[in-house]
Amino acid sequence: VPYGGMTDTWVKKHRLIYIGATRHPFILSIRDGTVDLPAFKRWLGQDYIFVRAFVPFVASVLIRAYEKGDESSGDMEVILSGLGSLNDEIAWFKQEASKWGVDLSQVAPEKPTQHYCRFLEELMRPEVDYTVAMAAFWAIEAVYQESFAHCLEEGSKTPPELKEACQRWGNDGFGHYCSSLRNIADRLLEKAASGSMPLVKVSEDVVSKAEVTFLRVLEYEVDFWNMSCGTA
Ligand code: HMH
Repeated sequence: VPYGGMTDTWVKKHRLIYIGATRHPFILSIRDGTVDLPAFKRWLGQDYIFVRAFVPFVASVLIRAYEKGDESSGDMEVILSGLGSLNDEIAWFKQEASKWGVDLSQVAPEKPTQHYCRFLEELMRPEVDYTVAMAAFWAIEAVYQESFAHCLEEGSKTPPELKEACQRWGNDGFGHYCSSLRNIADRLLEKAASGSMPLVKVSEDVVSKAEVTFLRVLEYEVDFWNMSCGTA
């Protein structure tokens, strides 16, 4: 079924950057089983820090959905389920860290993690449009979903001890959740793009800001993977 939303247009238009984020050498090394364990542990510690910062960001999107969305849209339910998964995710990080002997209390955020967390904080500011924040939210989750699902595809040689990590983001339920986020983002973008005449300029501004934000997410994701590989 052809997909015709704005997010689809962006993915096609920025295909190489999108591939750079979702088929990064770090992910490919998990998929072909050549992953370096120190790299995986580094990713684990840094992603734990990221996820802790991601929770208040998602909470801020939930507040916007409550304020700006209409009740019948179901946006709040989708975002709330996301917060629920983040609760499980934090517990999983702690358990996984102890399995690999990573002391999370001793992990300091590296530069790419700091920059990415600061970007999330910027997106929480009141002047940021709900549409822009939602587009970022979708992109952040979609990169992980596409990356880790790739490690579980037929023919992949992902080491068994890393399969659970890949399953967290690569499972069908998470894929469905990402589609729901994408539908919300597309609906908001469509609404912004078709704003009534006097608002056209403002609305176009929202759509282009959302596209720039999408690109920034992809760049932060690539930097994050590079850091995990130790090539940052
Ligand atoms: C860096 N991006 C990064 N970490 C994550 N856990 C996700 C996206 C998805 O939640």
